[in-house]
Amino acid sequence: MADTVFSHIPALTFEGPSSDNPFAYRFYEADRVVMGKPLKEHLRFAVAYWHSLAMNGSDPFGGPTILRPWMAAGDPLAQARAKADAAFELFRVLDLPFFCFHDADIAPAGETLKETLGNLHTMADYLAEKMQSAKAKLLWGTANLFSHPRFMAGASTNPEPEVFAWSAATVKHCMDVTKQLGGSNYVLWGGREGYDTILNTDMKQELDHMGRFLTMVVDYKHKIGFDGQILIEPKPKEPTVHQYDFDCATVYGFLQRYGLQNEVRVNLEANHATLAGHTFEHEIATAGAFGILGSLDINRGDALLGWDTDQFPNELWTMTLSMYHVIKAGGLGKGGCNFDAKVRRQSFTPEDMVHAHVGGVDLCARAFLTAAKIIEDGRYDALLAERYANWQTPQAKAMVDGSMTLDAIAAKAEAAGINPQPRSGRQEQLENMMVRAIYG
Ligand code: XUL
Ligand code: CO
Repeated sequence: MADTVFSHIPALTFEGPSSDNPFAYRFYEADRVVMGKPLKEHLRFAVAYWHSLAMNGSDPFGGPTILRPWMAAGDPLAQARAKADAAFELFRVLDLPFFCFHDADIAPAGETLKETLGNLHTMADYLAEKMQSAKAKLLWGTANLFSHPRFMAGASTNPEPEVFAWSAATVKHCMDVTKQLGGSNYVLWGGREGYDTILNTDMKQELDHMGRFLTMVVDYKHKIGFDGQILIEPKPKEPTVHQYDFDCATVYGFLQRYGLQNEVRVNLEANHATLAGHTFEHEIATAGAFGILGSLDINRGDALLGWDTDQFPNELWTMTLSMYHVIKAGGLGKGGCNFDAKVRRQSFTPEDMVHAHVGGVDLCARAFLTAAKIIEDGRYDALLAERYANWQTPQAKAMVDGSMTLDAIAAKAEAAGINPQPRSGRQEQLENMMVRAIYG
């Protein structure tokens, strides 16, 4: 096997919080048992093929800065194999249990649909072979239905039926490949499912097509016996001005409209949450409330830039609250924490890639450990429960259990001469409590 640029880096190990070694985990002790199971099973970290292996550092103002040997290793299929070799070397170094990919990350496009799908299967077989001797498993597969010019007006929402058909064929084969590789989930991010101007858009028709497409995806999942989850990844904008899968709440409404709320869950991404004007913890708590939390794309935006910068995370506050709500939602189940994050274009060394993941992994692990401690400690949850304690009385419950009507409540309230008194929301007290739990 050719040098994969990661080959010289030894596999990372856990050295504990006092370690100064930048090539070691300080908080991610994979086998440490927390709340009944090992940390690695709670968090299920995944490396994203696209950002870590395929991204070359180009931006709208300049060309590639991250030039890897596999990007110029012979014909396109030879490049794809060299990239896969490097990918599995990176997985070895990071010692994380999962990875994720788009079809376009692992296999080159061909001249025709048939050739493109053929390349996908050739490379899936190559990955299957590599997975036999590697630890890394597939967290999820997905299709890139947004980069090629044919998708400029969307995939399932495209005004052109042939693009809908191309997308259906691509997703069918990506689902086959995800099943073949033992994937735990199949993700649909609506890359360009939205619009730039209402002037050229029939929104109802586009939404109906998107709903039908997703219904067929769910039907196909059952047809082939794929036992993974189908996940939608919300994002409010970018690349289009208005993305249909705006946020978790919008996606839930969409799923309900097309009768898919029990079949499809969400893959929530931190930077997408902030683009929607939410926090990551808000999106996770929303998914928890609806019972549709599926998986997480871990990253962060830049408050000063305001677009999808996909940086590796480093904010303990938001990540701890996020992990708290993950635990409250019942955990990630078949989902996991996928690093949908990329190094900056000046960070072109293989070591930069390792530092980025070490930081992200340790941040999430530390956040999870703190969230578990907050829950085990119980004082925060007790304060929260106290706020709603008056709802425990039979009279209060009767107002919301369906047994009373609006006019019955009105009559009772008037007769009792009720006079509600304000109570403190205790925000600062709760904030102090969290600061102490998170930062000591
Ligand atoms: C784009 C994004 C994607 C999806 C998968 O913003 O997050 O990488 O996660 O298509
Ligand atoms: Co993502």
